[in-house]
Amino acid sequence: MQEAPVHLPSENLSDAILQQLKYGLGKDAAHATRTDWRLALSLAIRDRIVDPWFASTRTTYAKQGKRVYYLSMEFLIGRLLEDAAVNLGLMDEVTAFFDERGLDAKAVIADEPDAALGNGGLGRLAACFLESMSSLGCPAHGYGIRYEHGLFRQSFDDGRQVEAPEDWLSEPHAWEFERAEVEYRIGFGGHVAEENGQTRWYPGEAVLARAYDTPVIGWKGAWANTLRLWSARPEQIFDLSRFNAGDYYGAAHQEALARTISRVLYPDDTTDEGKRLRLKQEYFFTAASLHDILRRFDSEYDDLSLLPEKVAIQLNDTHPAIAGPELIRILHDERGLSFEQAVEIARGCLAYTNHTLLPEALERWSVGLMAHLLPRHMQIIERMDALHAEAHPDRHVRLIDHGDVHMGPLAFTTAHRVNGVSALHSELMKDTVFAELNRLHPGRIVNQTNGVTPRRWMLSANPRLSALITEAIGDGWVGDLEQLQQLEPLAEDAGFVEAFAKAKRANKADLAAYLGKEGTGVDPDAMFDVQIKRIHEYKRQHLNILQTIALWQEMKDDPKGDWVPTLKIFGGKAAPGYFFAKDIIRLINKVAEVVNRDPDTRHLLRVAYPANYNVSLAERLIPAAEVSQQISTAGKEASGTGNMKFALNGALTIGTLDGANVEIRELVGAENFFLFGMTAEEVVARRQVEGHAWQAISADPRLARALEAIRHGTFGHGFGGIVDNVSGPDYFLVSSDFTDYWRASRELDAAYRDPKAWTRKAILNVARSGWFSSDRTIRGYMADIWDAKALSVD
Ligand code: B1H
Repeated sequence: MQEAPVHLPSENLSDAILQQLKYGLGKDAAHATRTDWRLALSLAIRDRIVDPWFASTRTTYAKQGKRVYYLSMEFLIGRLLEDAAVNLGLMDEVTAFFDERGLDAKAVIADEPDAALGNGGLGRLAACFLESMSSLGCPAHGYGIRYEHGLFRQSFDDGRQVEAPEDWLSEPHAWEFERAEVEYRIGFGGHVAEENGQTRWYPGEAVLARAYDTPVIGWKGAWANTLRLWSARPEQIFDLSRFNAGDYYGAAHQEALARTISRVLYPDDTTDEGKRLRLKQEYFFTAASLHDILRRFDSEYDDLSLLPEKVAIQLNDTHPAIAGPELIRILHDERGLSFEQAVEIARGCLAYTNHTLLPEALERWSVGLMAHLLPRHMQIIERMDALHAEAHPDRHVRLIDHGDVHMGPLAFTTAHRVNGVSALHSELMKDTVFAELNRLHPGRIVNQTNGVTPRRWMLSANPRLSALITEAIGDGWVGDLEQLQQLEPLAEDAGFVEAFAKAKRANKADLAAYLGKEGTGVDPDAMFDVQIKRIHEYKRQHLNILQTIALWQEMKDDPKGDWVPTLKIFGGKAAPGYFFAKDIIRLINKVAEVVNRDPDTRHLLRVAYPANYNVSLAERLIPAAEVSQQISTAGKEASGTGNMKFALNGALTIGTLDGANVEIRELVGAENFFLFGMTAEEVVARRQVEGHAWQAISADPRLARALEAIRHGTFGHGFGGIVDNVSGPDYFLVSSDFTDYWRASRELDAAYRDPKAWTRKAILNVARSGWFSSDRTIRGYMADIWDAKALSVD
């Protein structure tokens, strides 16, 4: 939204909202729509962020603080209004304002479209980190792409996922400031020339990167950082001569091509497909960000050797890993440092976070494509590769191998720190993908277990539980989540246990009403069992649905049995080209159809799969969840962050020893966590057993019967691929883990039958989850990777 308000914002929030409605939006209150009110409120709140935002920037300059730059292809920020209102402590005033006018503040807040500029955990982590960096006063910028279309919108047609473009910018976006004056020229292709001993790159084409800034306000409004997103524009708006000659398509060609770069988010989570444009996107935002970082540095310092002392650049996975060669290129080719000096300075600034060990997700670019699109960078990578081989002649790590540039090793060698995202994942990194690099550079790999911001994932999303906690221990926990430990003794306090159960029950009733509107009538007294995340074989939603089918079959055998009425909730999207995952989606939907209308069991078991899972839906589901499904094949889920949100909100986890589940179980206590399945080591060994899937199926009649039902068309046809996979290769060991999963699921049922004991376990999960605050994670990065200090506005 460009129109800057020309008046000073009123001290009083009500007046400010009314002023924004009138002068900012040109609307008369009598005719204002919900969207008008939401925009007026957003602008009024944005006005309150501007002063702390400026003050934070001035403080960083005045104190010459080290700045952190977080480069990420994804920022899954969701809605921004409530976050800002909550952090500024304005929620009560907001509610009162709308109450007075007979409007529902919640509905006004829910009118905001989700900014879905990410796929899943990686993008949401970046968003939690931005919020925590602001809450801690760590001077930081997030840098990414201002995608015109975020992650696709999902709907179901006869159970099948259908994708439609997401269009969050079709309405005015209240939070950002366009910076027309901050624009960089980003080149591609062309040739490289040697001139007077210097190397110069002459790109063959270029686009402009224009900055859009969104302020990110921290807890209590004490500090604000900036999320700067780049939008691609053509150098030449359109070709007038072609236009005048009547060639309207041709005239617009350049523009369309340029804008394509920031048109849409790649909808791949942990698989990478779609190549050329993706590499352009990566270089586009990385190069623009580095230009911007150096411009800011140059405005303060004139000695490039100070760069590592003043600038920390974090690469969120390898997507911005071209930052290494680009920074070296600038320092060497354009600023005249020696190649070695350039490499050393770049490495001093750069650090790299690895988020996955899945081989298909480790980025590789063909040398041909890299040389074509970024010829100078390709030369630099070749030189880095040669230097590395020279320094370690007896080793085999190559940055370029079999005609591909390997971005993981490139990021590793151009970074001074490399981190994994959970204890287990960081250890596996040392043993597998980066084993050799770890031997060459001991100490470079460190662990920073992920975290989640308690402001969004507790205070905003779960107001009932938040109020209860604050009543019990005061509100210090919001800025210091480990204070939740003070709740531990209250797990034995009958009054608190009752109040806690009541809050959960009310959250469940809210969700039941919402799902009711979506078409699945549900009983709020059933056990709410939730699996929400991207659909992927390694996350094993098919293990969950197989277990659900087996449960349904047993319930049908004995509908009068002592069953725990259960609502199974699924949520998540599949990458559009990932056909196996799409089959899993259809199977879940088809099982839901059959089970939900079965008169014998519908009072015992329901399956709900609300479409278009996103951040806002997560905010509804997690506070109402009682069971958290974290059932990935051990060794495959780098960390998970949903697992932390559930535990924090008092759901009990059923899960494998994978990612951060391991740390969750250690902290909440083994007796408050339902463990099953093989360990990462056992998984590797099991794969060597010939016919492992078949053996497992032969040994478990329940599994055999569930697979038989699918094969026979109980849920419709076309699921042969799933059945064949889990009965044959079963790489993700669905069959081999099934029996133990069934056992743990029934133990969970048994525990649920004792509501008081269950609630005690839930309270202990909450009390012991404080360590999973992203504030703790960011403090870890500041100390171990960035060497950055928190600042405060005097
Ligand atoms: C994670 C990705 C990812 N790991 C490629 N890797 C992508 C890879 O578009 N792409 O090409 C997009 C995303 N995402 C997730 O990161 C892990 O699977 C989770 O376990 C982890 O919690 C999360 C945050 O660290």
